[in-house]
Amino acid sequence: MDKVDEYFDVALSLVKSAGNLISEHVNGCKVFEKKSCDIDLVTEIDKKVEETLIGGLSKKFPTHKFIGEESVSGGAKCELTDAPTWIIDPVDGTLNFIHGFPLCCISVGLAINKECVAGIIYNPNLGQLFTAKKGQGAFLNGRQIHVSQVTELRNALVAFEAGTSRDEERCRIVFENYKLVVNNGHGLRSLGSAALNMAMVAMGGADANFEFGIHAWDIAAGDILVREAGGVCIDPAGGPLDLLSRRVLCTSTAELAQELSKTLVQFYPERD
Ligand code: LIP
Repeated sequence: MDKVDEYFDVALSLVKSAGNLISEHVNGCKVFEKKSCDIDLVTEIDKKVEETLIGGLSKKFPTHKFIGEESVSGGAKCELTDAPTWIIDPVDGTLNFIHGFPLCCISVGLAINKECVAGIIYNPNLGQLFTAKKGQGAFLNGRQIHVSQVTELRNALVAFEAGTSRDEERCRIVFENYKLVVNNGHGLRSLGSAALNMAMVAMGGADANFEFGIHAWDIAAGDILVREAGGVCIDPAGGPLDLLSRRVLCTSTAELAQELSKTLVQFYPERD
């Protein structure tokens, strides 16, 4: 068995079992703490899911490295080396989780030599398990998925988030890009989870997703999932994706990526 297959199988089993921690709170989790601002929140379940995943993976693979949202929030370094690195968002869409809005997921990406080679995005509330491994395709509940063939913004459904930061300049640019998409595209969708937005692109339900201000843990699994579904995942200004830049653009086709990279109003958050 290829080593990525072995790594993936262990991670998948841990993700499925940790999913129960989320689905036990399908009606919401009203006990939470504030992080960077009053809409950037965390629950004990976020922390427990991350501990379960990192505990299980580090026991099995002691040389592997980790970038976990809540570990970094607790002071751990956010460092991507060539070593096999698990990039984990234990509950992506925490605000949805807190409200009982059932679009949240566990997002686990595996990077080797700084390239995402496997990804798992699991929404236990809706029983949606998105998986991908390098060169082996992208799947939803075991059924292969593919991006759409949309090549122009005027025919595109675009997933895009307001985000959980009140930074004035970033909010101004969010509204500029809202207007761009609403005035020029088929429509705008905000699922409240970067990983699930990217999964919609991978399955052909949306044609593009972009966001400024997300982190590596929000997008690592989505990166490999979209690419294995035949899509494009790059920097929103058109260069290669940089997992630590806090910027992402993924699209069904290269043509749509090129159009958006030339028309989006850009924002450059401080790097992770
Ligand atoms: C969320 C992302 C979402 C973004 C939010 C937040 P979290 O992740 O999935 O796309 O807009 O600001 O970062 O905090 O729920 O794990």
